[in-house]
Amino acid sequence: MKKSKAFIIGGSGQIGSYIVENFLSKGLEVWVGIRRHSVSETQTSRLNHIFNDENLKFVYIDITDQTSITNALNKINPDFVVNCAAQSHVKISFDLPVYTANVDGMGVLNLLESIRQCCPTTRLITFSTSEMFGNSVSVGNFQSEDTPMHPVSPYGCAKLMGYSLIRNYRNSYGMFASNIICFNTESPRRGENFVTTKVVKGAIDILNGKTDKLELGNLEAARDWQNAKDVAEATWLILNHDKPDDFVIASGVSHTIKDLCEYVFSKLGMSYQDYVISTEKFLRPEELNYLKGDSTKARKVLNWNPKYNFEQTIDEMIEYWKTKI
Ligand code: G4F
Repeated sequence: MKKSKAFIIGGSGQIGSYIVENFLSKGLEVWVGIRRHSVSETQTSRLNHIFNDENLKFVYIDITDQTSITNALNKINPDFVVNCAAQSHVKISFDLPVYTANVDGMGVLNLLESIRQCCPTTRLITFSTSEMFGNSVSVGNFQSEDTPMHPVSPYGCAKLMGYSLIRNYRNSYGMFASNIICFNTESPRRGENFVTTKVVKGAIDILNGKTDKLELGNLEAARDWQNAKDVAEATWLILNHDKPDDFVIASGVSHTIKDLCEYVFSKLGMSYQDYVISTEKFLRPEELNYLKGDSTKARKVLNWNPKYNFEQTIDEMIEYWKTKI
């Protein structure tokens, strides 16, 4: 029987790499779209352990270069396209607002137009984000699919453009185009300039005597942190649902950055108050204060059941970084 083919744009990133593994384990042929950068040795570092899998293939693309997307789609003719390509750092989006808009907003438009022309029946999911909500919450203090979206960063604004285009193309052209409204997603593969990895790695450095302080920004903000492996499974379920739709994917539990520090430092036998300081350098011009996702729809409609909680995810990160530094 012919294998189904998936094209994962941004498949060498944190979430993308778990999606690649998940889809390979389901028997798909998986194409990873990678963007050229100058340090080629690290380009596929999150996939090195599965590099020799005969069902794993690579193609150079850039979501801002529509010709590259069209060429890749014509070459692969995928059944599924997953778009996790993004400039995904919220604070950096204040420094690179136009680049962020080109990748996270215009990039989705390039992809939709290319799919519409090359393979209109292909199923597409794009990574939208809880950053689109900004500081709005629904009654009950959570964010769901119906919560108004008022983003507070260039990143959130660009993502809202992508999210809206997915809905518009779905309604206008009958395309199978879905949004995963993804809350903060963590794992040992999380980049080092996101707060979870920064705290875990910083605390281990302190334990090992490499430094004696950890500088962070806002300690009061609260986030709903979930595990990348749960997000990868949700991606598959959304793509295989009987109709395209938008789904919040979140743990439903919210912790502050202080809670995160408290948990990590005490796991390592230390008190965070002795080492963590808040400095202006890491504050954002406008902050999103509180996230807690309500994923009732995904749990009911898709039967999605996350397997990891906050503590298990952070423990996994601590164990990984202990062996790395
Ligand atoms: O880890 P963060 O940088 O993640 P943030 O900004 O919430 O964005 C992440 O989640 C979004 C989903 O909600 C994704 F769409 C996005 O791509 C990304 O994956 O920061 C989390 C919180 C913020 O409130 C930030 O102000 O931690 C606070 N924080 C405090 N000190 C810090 C630091 N964040 C970072 N990166 N570095 C700090 O030193």
